Amino acid sequence: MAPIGAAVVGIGFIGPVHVEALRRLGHRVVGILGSNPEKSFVAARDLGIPRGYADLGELLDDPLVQVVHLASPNVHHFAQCRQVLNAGKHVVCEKPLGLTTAETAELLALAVRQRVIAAVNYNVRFYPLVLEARERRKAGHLGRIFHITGDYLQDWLLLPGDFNWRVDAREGGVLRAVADIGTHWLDTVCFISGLEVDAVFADLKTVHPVRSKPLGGSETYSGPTSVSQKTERIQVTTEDHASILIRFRGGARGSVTVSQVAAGRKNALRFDMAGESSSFGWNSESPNDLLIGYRDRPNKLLTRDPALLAPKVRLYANYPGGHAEGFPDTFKQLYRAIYADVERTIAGTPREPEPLYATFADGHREVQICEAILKSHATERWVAVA
Ligand code: SOE
Repeated sequence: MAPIGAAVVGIGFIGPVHVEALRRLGHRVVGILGSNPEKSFVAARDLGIPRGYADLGELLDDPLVQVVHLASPNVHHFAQCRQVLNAGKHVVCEKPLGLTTAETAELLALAVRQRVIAAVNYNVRFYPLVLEARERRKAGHLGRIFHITGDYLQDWLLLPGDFNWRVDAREGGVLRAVADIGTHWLDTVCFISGLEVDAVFADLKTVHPVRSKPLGGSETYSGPTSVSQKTERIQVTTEDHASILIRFRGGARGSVTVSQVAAGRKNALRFDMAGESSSFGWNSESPNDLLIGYRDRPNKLLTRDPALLAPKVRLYANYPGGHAEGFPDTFKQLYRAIYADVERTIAGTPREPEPLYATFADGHREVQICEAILKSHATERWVAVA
């Protein structure tokens, strides 16, 4: 794959993860943009990137930029995506794609009109055993799926002194834990199962209705606000915890718990997918193992080993068995798939008809589910997804 020029917007926790993954694939990260020119300059210097841009306009004027990665706070996704698409650049936007379906519908239509590659950063799809589970489901190993259960638990916002822009609805949107990590769980299980969410029944809870917001801002996973930091107390309306019942199209059922206040669970996305022939069990904190459950014979534990994976999956598993592949590797594999399509588009050859990566249509779908979750919580009843 010929090197492709990329620029990254966002210098918090995940922006540098994008940078690192792109470099591992041999692509050129030609510039970076922070929330102001000084932060852009410092990030470019610290990450060894040629340019720190003053603003998005300057980034889009850079002829070396072919793909733009948006890893900025959620509130900026819509306007920045729209500006990038109108400039005719390919785009990879962090989840959630937007704060409302009105925003995501407009972005989806614009991406189609502009005929660029437009992806959403649902990286969990690219754990090799998630890809393998999908291939085995497609081959009929599960049979009819009865139910999908699980949770996505973290503890980085457990303390009242923990703060992040996501906590503030004005920065992250009305829905927080569900939009931030719940959509990872929903996207992953729908990706593997091939099922679609039809209706939801949700109960949301804000455990800490007041938090201490550091006046100097705070990054994701940055730990509790230190006692020396000046803070302001702010009212919090976004949820720390969610319990969601799910009806999938075709009759399968499901449930998921989402929490960012679960002590000891650092970043645990877990699912159990129960089929008539067997089941899959997986945990993102031990991503190189997939439990395959049976009724009539011993269960199996599939440990990631490229030699044991479907041929289509092997492309996304680059280390032998026992050489663990994890979180950062999923970004590399996700961009391997996205940039292969960017290259096809540049070459004028047909792109993947059914890409493995999440497109803006998938990102729009996730926000549709989020809006149904919000409405269900408010009305205390089942709500169909638009
Ligand atoms: C914080 O919850 C976060 O960084 C998410 O925003 C990411 O999508 C997830 O991969 C890890 O946790």
